[in-house]
Order: sequence, then C-alpha cells, then structure tokens
Amino acid sequence: MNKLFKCISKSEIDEVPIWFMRQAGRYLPEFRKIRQQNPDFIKLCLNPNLVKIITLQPIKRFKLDATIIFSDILMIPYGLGQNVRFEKGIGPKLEKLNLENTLKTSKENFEKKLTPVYEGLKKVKEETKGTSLIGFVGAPWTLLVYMLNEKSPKKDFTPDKILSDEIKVKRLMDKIIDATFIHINKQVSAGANVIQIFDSWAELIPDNKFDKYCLEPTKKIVDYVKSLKVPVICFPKGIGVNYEKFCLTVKPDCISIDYNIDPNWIIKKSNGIAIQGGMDPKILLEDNKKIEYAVKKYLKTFSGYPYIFNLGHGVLPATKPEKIEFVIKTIRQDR
Ligand code: 1CP
Repeated sequence: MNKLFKCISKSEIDEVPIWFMRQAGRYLPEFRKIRQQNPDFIKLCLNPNLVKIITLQPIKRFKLDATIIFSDILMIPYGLGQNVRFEKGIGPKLEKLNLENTLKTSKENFEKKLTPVYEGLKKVKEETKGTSLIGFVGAPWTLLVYMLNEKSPKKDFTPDKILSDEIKVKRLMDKIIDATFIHINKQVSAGANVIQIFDSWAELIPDNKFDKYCLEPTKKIVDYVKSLKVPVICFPKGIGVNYEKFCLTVKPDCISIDYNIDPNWIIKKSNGIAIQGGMDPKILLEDNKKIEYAVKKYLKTFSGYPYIFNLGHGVLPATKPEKIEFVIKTIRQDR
C-alpha cells in the first residue's frame, strides 16, 4: 500500500507512516562497505545494481513505510554537463560551470546521462510494488547554489557571491527548472509514486529575494508534479516563519519541517496540508529515554492530523542503526 499517499490524501491518518531522510547512507555498515569499494560517488549513483542494493538496505533492516531511491540532488548538475566529485571530509566539488555548454544540453543528452538512475529505480520498483517509492530532486535554488558556488555553501558563503549577474542567474535557473521537469518525469515513469523536493539551503536566500528564488521556482516544480498526479512533499529547510507563506502560496501536498519549527505553530499555519518530520536528528545520538520522550512529543502533537514521521534533516552518520529500530518500535507501540 502507498502509505504516504493514504496519509497525504487524509484517507487514513490513524497510522503514522515512517521513513527517514538519508535512511540509506553512512550510518549503515553495509552501506559503508559498498562505499569503500566504490570511491567515485557519482559512478556509484550510476550503477543500477548497486543503487538497488543500497536503496533496499534500510528496507531489509527496518519496517519502514517508504523507500527513497539512493541517488543525489547533484545528479542534475552532472546531467547538465558539470562534473561533480565528492572529497572525503570536504563534500561535493563541482567543476567551474561552463554556462553556454550547460544551456545547450539537449533533453536527449541529459536523459541519456541519467538513464542508469532510472534503471536503478525500475529495479527497486520490482521489489517494492504497491508501496511508497520516493523519487526526489533538489529545489532550483539549492541546485543553483551548488552549481555557482562549486561546493557546499556551509562555509564562507554570501548570496552576493552568486547573484550579482542577474541575467546569468535567470538563464541558469530556467535551465535547472527544465532539467528538473525531465528528471521528475523520468523518475515517475520508472516507478516513483511520491516526489520530495529538497531545498536544503533555502535559509540562505536574502529576505527580499525569498519569493523570487524560493516560492516562485518551487511552485513551478510543485505544479508540474501535481500535473503528473503524484503527491509532492517540500522540504524548504531553515526558512522559519516563512513556512507559513510557503504553505499558502506553493501549496505542496505535504510540508516537511526542520528541527527549528515548533510543531504546534506549524499545525496552525500549514493550511491543512499534511506535515512530515521535525525531530532533531541529534536526538538519535542520545539515550533511549530521551529518544522516546521526543518521539512521543511529536506523535502527541500531531495526533488526529495527517502526519508522516521523519526527522528534521537527514540521519547523521554517527547514528547507531539500533536507534532507528528503537524509534520505529516506539511509534508502533504507541498506537
Ligand atoms: O559516503 C559518502 O560520502 C556519501 C554520502 C551521501 C549519501 C549517502 C551523499 C553525498 N549523498 C547521499 C545520498 C542522498 N543524497 C540521498 C539518498 C536517499 C536517502 O535519503 O536515503 C538523498 C535524498 C540525498 C539528497 C541530497 N544530497 C541533499 C538534500 C538533503 C539534505 O541532506 O539536505 C543534499 C544537500 C545533497 C548534497 C550532498 N550529497 C552528499 C553530501 C554529503 C551532500 C551534502 C553536502 C553539503 O553539506 O553541502
């Protein structure tokens, strides 16, 4: 059963569906083993057999209600001809953008470069028929940041660094949006039945440009996903009180909240749409008592409301897999 769909459409809200952002990843020893043997991360994302194995690793271990395809938001820059590497301890490094070449990338070439991603999805679909299978993209702003900043904006980033040439930014943004449509369409054709949009760096947008770089481009993507009759979840991380405006104007089917959002506040401001996530991933590094307390707080606050259990960001690499197990047990016992 597509449990996320049932929750989002409010046809079944008694059972809280559970999944975790980064449920496949570095906290799992079986992932680290494969990763060690595959130093080129992009190549790993382009290996359909390994994509299938890694995607299903957390599903084999835990009773999760949704599968998210193992891939990366930076596959879109890669598909647009900007090479991406991941350096240990540093993170993603993108080569300098050749704007004219990127703008010239044809639909056929983009699809061809990313075909292994869709093949991986099809393989996963065979094993997860009828259940929730999440495809995903980065939001246009977050992709723009990586493509122009050439690395994570975690350190030494100011928006002026990338926004000074407005014409260039507009041309690139339009191309990113086109590529995102294609990438979503192909993921849905391959079997994804939910789409999540990650705007991981939305908090870096200057206030007076929030509509232009967050709301407007994201709304285009959301409307496109809706036109495919697939539910769409948005995660505009770190935007604080702007979550209210986001829900009212972008109108996703579900809003994923970060750990700085007060659960009671978002219920009043979400305009009736389903809510996902919220719990601080750092809590999973604490003892079980603290974890249980936090999990139950979220469940209680959202009881009677369409709510998907998840975290307020991805599972941290230092998390013990048993803690994920414990969270699931706590939620299932609570019912
Ligand atoms: O071993 C390693 O170094 C690889 C770590 C890793 C993994 C497991 C990266 C590099 N990406 C992924 C997989 C991934 N990325 C998934 C898999 C599905 C799942 O959730 O299980 C998803 C959904 C993503 C999405 C992604 N990639 C985001 C959005 C979510 C978020 O965390 O905010 C972002 C920002 C990226 C970029 C990226 N890729 C990898 C890293 C370490 C980063 C972040 C870099 C930074 O801090 O700027």
